[in-house]
Amino acid sequence: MELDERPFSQPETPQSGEMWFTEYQSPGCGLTLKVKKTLFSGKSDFQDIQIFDTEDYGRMLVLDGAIQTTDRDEFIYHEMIVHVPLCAHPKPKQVLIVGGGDGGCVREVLRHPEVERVTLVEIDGMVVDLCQKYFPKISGKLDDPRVEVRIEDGVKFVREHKNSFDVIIVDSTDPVNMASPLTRAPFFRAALAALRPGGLYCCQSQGPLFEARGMRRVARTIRKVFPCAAYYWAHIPTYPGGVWCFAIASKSGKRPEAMKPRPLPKGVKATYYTGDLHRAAFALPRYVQDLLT
Ligand code: AG3
Repeated sequence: MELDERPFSQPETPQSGEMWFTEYQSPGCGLTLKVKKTLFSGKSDFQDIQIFDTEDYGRMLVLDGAIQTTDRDEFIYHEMIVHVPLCAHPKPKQVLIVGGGDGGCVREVLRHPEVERVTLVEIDGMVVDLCQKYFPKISGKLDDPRVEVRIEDGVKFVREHKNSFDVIIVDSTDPVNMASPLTRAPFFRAALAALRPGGLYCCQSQGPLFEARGMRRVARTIRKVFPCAAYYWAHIPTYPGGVWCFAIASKSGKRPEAMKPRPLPKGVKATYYTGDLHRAAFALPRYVQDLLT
Protein backbone atom coordinates (compact mmCIF):
# COMPACT_ATOMS: atom_id res chain seq x y z
CA MET A 1 0.00 0.00 0.00
CA GLU A 2 1.28 3.44 -0.86
CA LEU A 3 1.64 5.95 1.95
CA ASP A 4 -1.09 8.21 0.66
CA GLU A 5 -3.56 5.32 0.57
CA ARG A 6 -3.25 4.67 4.28
CA PRO A 7 -6.36 5.15 6.37
CA PHE A 8 -6.09 8.49 8.06
CA SER A 9 -5.17 8.14 11.70
CA GLN A 10 -7.50 9.66 14.21
CA PRO A 11 -7.59 9.76 17.98
CA GLU A 12 -9.89 6.99 19.08
CA THR A 13 -12.06 6.93 22.13
CA PRO A 14 -12.83 3.43 23.28
CA GLN A 15 -15.80 2.71 25.53
CA SER A 16 -13.77 3.32 28.64
CA GLY A 17 -13.54 7.00 27.83
CA GLU A 18 -9.82 6.71 27.32
CA MET A 19 -8.33 8.39 24.30
CA TRP A 20 -5.85 6.60 22.05
CA PHE A 21 -4.10 7.70 18.88
CA THR A 22 -3.18 5.25 16.15
CA GLU A 23 -0.84 5.82 13.25
CA TYR A 24 -1.67 3.13 10.72
CA GLN A 25 1.59 1.94 9.25
CA SER A 26 -0.05 -0.60 6.94
CA PRO A 27 -3.60 -1.93 6.53
CA GLY A 28 -2.95 -4.46 9.29
CA CYS A 29 -0.64 -2.68 11.65
CA GLY A 30 -0.59 0.50 13.63
CA LEU A 31 1.17 2.09 16.54
CA THR A 32 -1.27 3.14 19.24
CA LEU A 33 -0.46 5.49 22.07
CA LYS A 34 -2.59 6.51 25.01
CA VAL A 35 -3.36 10.21 24.92
CA LYS A 36 -3.62 12.16 28.14
CA LYS A 37 -4.64 15.38 26.43
CA THR A 38 -5.03 16.85 22.96
CA LEU A 39 -3.01 20.07 23.09
CA PHE A 40 -3.69 21.21 19.54
CA SER A 41 -5.65 19.98 16.57
CA GLY A 42 -5.98 22.07 13.44
CA LYS A 43 -5.05 22.66 9.84
CA SER A 44 -2.34 24.87 8.38
CA ASP A 45 -2.19 25.92 4.74
CA PHE A 46 -0.22 22.74 4.10
CA GLN A 47 -1.29 19.96 6.45
CA ASP A 48 -3.23 18.67 9.44
CA ILE A 49 -1.37 19.31 12.65
CA GLN A 50 -2.01 17.54 15.93
CA ILE A 51 -0.14 17.76 19.18
CA PHE A 52 -0.90 15.28 21.93
CA ASP A 53 0.35 14.75 25.41
CA THR A 54 0.80 10.97 25.54
CA GLU A 55 1.12 8.76 28.54
CA ASP A 56 4.42 7.11 27.64
CA TYR A 57 6.15 9.27 25.03
CA GLY A 58 5.40 12.73 26.36
CA ARG A 59 4.34 15.35 23.86
CA MET A 60 3.97 14.16 20.29
CA LEU A 61 3.74 16.05 16.99
CA VAL A 62 1.60 14.45 14.27
CA LEU A 63 1.41 15.81 10.71
CA ASP A 64 -1.23 14.42 8.34
CA GLY A 65 -1.64 11.45 10.64
CA ALA A 66 2.08 10.54 10.74
CA ILE A 67 4.04 10.75 13.98
CA GLN A 68 6.93 13.19 13.52
CA THR A 69 8.51 13.50 16.90
CA THR A 70 7.96 12.76 20.55
CA ASP A 71 9.63 14.17 23.62
CA ARG A 72 10.85 10.71 24.58
CA ASP A 73 12.58 9.41 21.48
CA GLU A 74 13.33 12.57 19.43
CA PHE A 75 16.99 12.50 20.50
CA ILE A 76 17.67 9.38 18.44
CA TYR A 77 16.46 10.85 15.16
CA HIS A 78 17.87 14.34 15.66
CA GLU A 79 21.29 13.18 16.81
CA MET A 80 21.63 10.67 14.00
CA ILE A 81 20.46 12.91 11.16
CA VAL A 82 22.80 15.70 12.34
CA HIS A 83 25.95 14.28 13.94
CA VAL A 84 26.65 11.70 11.25
CA PRO A 85 27.07 14.28 8.45
CA LEU A 86 28.55 16.97 10.72
CA CYS A 87 31.19 14.66 12.21
CA ALA A 88 31.97 13.17 8.79
CA HIS A 89 32.58 16.62 7.31
CA PRO A 90 36.05 18.03 8.13
CA LYS A 91 34.88 21.62 8.71
CA PRO A 92 31.15 22.30 8.45
CA LYS A 93 30.67 26.05 8.61
CA GLN A 94 27.47 26.67 6.68
CA VAL A 95 24.60 24.27 7.34
CA LEU A 96 21.18 24.22 5.69
CA ILE A 97 18.20 22.38 7.11
CA VAL A 98 15.20 21.89 4.86
CA GLY A 99 12.03 21.12 6.83
CA GLY A 100 12.73 20.42 10.49
CA GLY A 101 10.34 23.12 11.71
CA ASP A 102 10.33 21.58 15.18
CA GLY A 103 13.91 22.83 15.62
CA GLY A 104 15.44 19.53 16.75
CA CYS A 105 18.05 19.49 13.98
CA VAL A 106 18.99 23.11 14.63
CA ARG A 107 19.55 22.31 18.31
CA GLU A 108 21.96 19.49 17.44
CA VAL A 109 23.81 21.45 14.73
CA LEU A 110 24.46 24.28 17.20
CA ARG A 111 26.42 21.88 19.40
CA HIS A 112 29.20 22.09 16.80
CA PRO A 113 31.11 25.31 17.50
CA GLU A 114 32.77 25.41 14.06
CA VAL A 115 29.33 25.96 12.49
CA GLU A 116 29.00 29.67 11.71
CA ARG A 117 25.48 29.68 10.39
CA VAL A 118 22.45 27.37 10.35
CA THR A 119 19.70 28.23 7.92
CA LEU A 120 16.37 26.53 8.54
CA VAL A 121 13.97 26.62 5.60
CA GLU A 122 10.55 25.37 6.64
CA ILE A 123 7.50 25.72 4.43
CA ASP A 124 4.95 25.67 7.25
CA GLY A 125 5.31 28.57 9.68
CA MET A 126 2.54 27.16 11.82
CA VAL A 127 4.68 24.13 12.67
CA VAL A 128 7.49 26.41 13.85
CA ASP A 129 5.14 28.52 15.99
CA LEU A 130 3.36 25.55 17.54
CA CYS A 131 6.60 23.73 18.31
CA GLN A 132 8.00 26.82 20.00
CA LYS A 133 4.93 26.81 22.18
CA TYR A 134 4.59 23.09 22.91
CA PHE A 135 8.09 21.62 22.47
CA PRO A 136 10.49 24.04 24.20
CA LYS A 137 13.10 21.31 24.75
CA ILE A 138 13.23 20.60 21.00
CA SER A 139 12.74 24.04 19.49
CA GLY A 140 14.41 26.11 22.20
CA LYS A 141 17.47 27.02 20.15
CA LEU A 142 15.72 28.64 17.18
CA ASP A 143 16.46 32.09 18.62
CA ASP A 144 20.22 31.53 18.67
CA PRO A 145 22.15 34.28 16.81
CA ARG A 146 23.77 31.68 14.53
CA VAL A 147 20.31 30.60 13.29
CA GLU A 148 18.28 32.05 10.44
CA VAL A 149 14.71 30.78 10.12
CA ARG A 150 13.05 31.25 6.75
CA ILE A 151 9.45 30.30 6.14
CA GLU A 152 9.49 29.37 2.48
CA ASP A 153 9.60 26.52 0.01
CA GLY A 154 12.81 24.53 0.46
CA VAL A 155 12.83 23.36 -3.16
CA LYS A 156 12.86 26.92 -4.44
CA PHE A 157 15.40 28.05 -1.82
CA VAL A 158 17.85 25.27 -2.69
CA ARG A 159 17.47 25.98 -6.40
CA GLU A 160 18.38 29.62 -5.79
CA HIS A 161 21.51 28.99 -3.70
CA LYS A 162 24.52 27.62 -5.52
CA ASN A 163 27.79 26.62 -3.87
CA SER A 164 26.62 27.83 -0.46
CA PHE A 165 26.52 25.03 2.12
CA ASP A 166 28.91 22.49 3.61
CA VAL A 167 26.11 20.26 4.86
CA ILE A 168 22.48 20.07 3.75
CA ILE A 169 20.09 18.12 5.96
CA VAL A 170 16.58 17.35 4.74
CA ASP A 171 14.36 16.68 7.74
CA SER A 172 11.08 16.28 5.89
CA THR A 173 7.85 14.40 6.30
CA ASP A 174 7.56 11.17 4.31
CA PRO A 175 7.70 11.64 0.53
CA VAL A 176 4.02 12.12 -0.17
CA ASN A 177 2.24 15.31 -1.17
CA MET A 178 4.36 18.40 -0.60
CA ALA A 179 7.46 16.46 0.54
CA SER A 180 7.50 14.33 -2.61
CA PRO A 181 9.59 16.77 -4.73
CA LEU A 182 12.33 16.56 -2.08
CA THR A 183 13.06 13.00 -3.20
CA ARG A 184 13.12 13.61 -6.94
CA ALA A 185 16.10 14.06 -9.25
CA PRO A 186 15.62 17.81 -9.90
CA PHE A 187 15.84 18.54 -6.18
CA PHE A 188 18.87 16.29 -5.71
CA ARG A 189 20.56 18.07 -8.63
CA ALA A 190 19.81 21.46 -7.06
CA ALA A 191 21.12 20.22 -3.69
CA LEU A 192 24.32 18.98 -5.28
CA ALA A 193 24.80 22.41 -6.85
CA ALA A 194 23.99 24.15 -3.53
CA LEU A 195 26.78 22.26 -1.76
CA ARG A 196 30.26 23.68 -1.57
CA PRO A 197 33.17 21.45 -2.61
CA GLY A 198 33.46 18.54 -0.15
CA GLY A 199 29.85 19.06 0.91
CA LEU A 200 27.58 16.39 2.34
CA TYR A 201 23.85 15.86 1.81
CA CYS A 202 21.79 13.91 4.35
CA CYS A 203 18.08 13.13 4.46
CA GLN A 204 15.62 10.96 6.34
CA SER A 205 14.84 8.02 4.15
CA GLN A 206 11.94 6.04 5.65
CA GLY A 207 11.83 2.56 7.09
CA PRO A 208 12.75 -0.65 5.30
CA LEU A 209 9.92 -2.79 6.62
CA PHE A 210 6.95 -0.78 5.42
CA GLU A 211 8.40 1.51 2.76
CA ALA A 212 10.71 -0.78 0.79
CA ARG A 213 9.40 0.32 -2.58
CA GLY A 214 9.71 4.03 -1.86
CA MET A 215 13.16 3.55 -0.39
CA ARG A 216 14.40 1.74 -3.46
CA ARG A 217 13.12 4.49 -5.74
CA VAL A 218 14.82 7.22 -3.71
CA ALA A 219 18.08 5.24 -3.39
CA ARG A 220 18.25 4.81 -7.15
CA THR A 221 17.52 8.47 -7.79
CA ILE A 222 20.05 9.78 -5.28
CA ARG A 223 22.74 7.50 -6.66
CA LYS A 224 22.06 8.69 -10.19
CA VAL A 225 22.59 12.31 -9.17
CA PHE A 226 25.30 12.27 -6.48
CA PRO A 227 28.71 10.77 -7.22
CA CYS A 228 28.42 8.63 -4.08
CA ALA A 229 25.68 7.80 -1.57
CA ALA A 230 25.35 5.47 1.40
CA TYR A 231 22.67 4.52 3.89
CA TYR A 232 22.69 4.17 7.66
CA TRP A 233 19.98 3.51 10.20
CA ALA A 234 18.85 3.91 13.78
CA HIS A 235 16.07 2.46 15.85
CA ILE A 236 13.21 4.87 16.33
CA PRO A 237 10.38 3.26 18.27
CA THR A 238 7.61 5.61 17.14
CA TYR A 239 8.30 5.35 13.38
CA PRO A 240 6.83 2.58 11.20
CA GLY A 241 8.70 -0.67 11.76
CA GLY A 242 10.78 0.82 14.55
CA VAL A 243 13.93 1.26 12.46
CA TRP A 244 14.60 4.23 10.25
CA CYS A 245 17.05 4.94 7.44
CA PHE A 246 19.03 8.00 6.46
CA ALA A 247 20.75 8.62 3.13
CA ILE A 248 24.06 10.46 3.07
CA ALA A 249 25.68 11.55 -0.18
CA SER A 250 28.95 13.30 -0.97
CA LYS A 251 29.71 15.93 -3.58
CA SER A 252 33.36 14.86 -3.74
CA GLY A 253 32.61 11.22 -4.57
CA LYS A 254 34.27 10.05 -1.35
CA ARG A 255 32.37 7.23 0.30
CA PRO A 256 30.46 8.74 3.24
CA GLU A 257 30.60 5.48 5.20
CA ALA A 258 34.39 5.46 4.91
CA MET A 259 34.89 9.02 6.15
CA LYS A 260 36.48 8.86 9.56
CA PRO A 261 34.14 10.73 11.92
CA ARG A 262 35.67 13.57 13.93
CA PRO A 263 34.81 13.19 17.61
CA LEU A 264 31.96 15.32 18.95
CA PRO A 265 33.28 18.68 20.15
CA LYS A 266 34.82 18.76 23.64
CA GLY A 267 32.22 18.84 26.35
CA VAL A 268 29.39 17.73 24.05
CA LYS A 269 27.81 14.53 25.25
CA ALA A 270 25.14 13.04 23.05
CA THR A 271 22.47 10.71 24.38
CA TYR A 272 22.46 8.27 21.44
CA TYR A 273 25.30 9.18 19.08
CA THR A 274 28.85 7.90 19.63
CA GLY A 275 31.76 7.53 17.21
CA ASP A 276 31.44 3.74 17.37
CA LEU A 277 27.76 3.96 16.63
CA HIS A 278 28.45 6.30 13.70
CA ARG A 279 30.57 3.61 12.04
CA ALA A 280 28.27 0.77 13.08
CA ALA A 281 25.13 2.47 11.75
CA PHE A 282 26.34 1.86 8.18
CA ALA A 283 26.36 -1.93 8.72
CA LEU A 284 22.98 -2.85 7.28
CA PRO A 285 21.20 -6.19 7.28
CA ARG A 286 21.15 -8.09 4.00
CA TYR A 287 17.48 -7.35 3.27
CA VAL A 288 18.10 -3.62 3.61
CA GLN A 289 21.22 -3.73 1.44
CA ASP A 290 19.21 -5.64 -1.17
CA LEU A 291 16.39 -3.15 -1.33
CA LEU A 292 18.85 -0.30 -1.77
CA THR A 293 20.51 -1.76 -4.87
N1 AG3 B 1 10.45 13.85 10.11
C1 AG3 B 1 10.38 12.50 9.60
C2 AG3 B 1 9.30 11.70 10.23
C3 AG3 B 1 8.85 10.57 9.42
C4 AG3 B 1 7.97 9.70 10.22
N2 AG3 B 1 7.08 8.89 9.42
C5 AG3 B 1 5.97 8.32 9.90
N3 AG3 B 1 5.65 8.43 11.15
N4 AG3 B 1 5.23 7.66 9.08
C6 AG3 B 1 10.68 13.99 11.51
C7 AG3 B 1 10.72 15.39 11.95
C8 AG3 B 1 11.55 15.53 13.17
N5 AG3 B 1 12.24 16.75 13.22
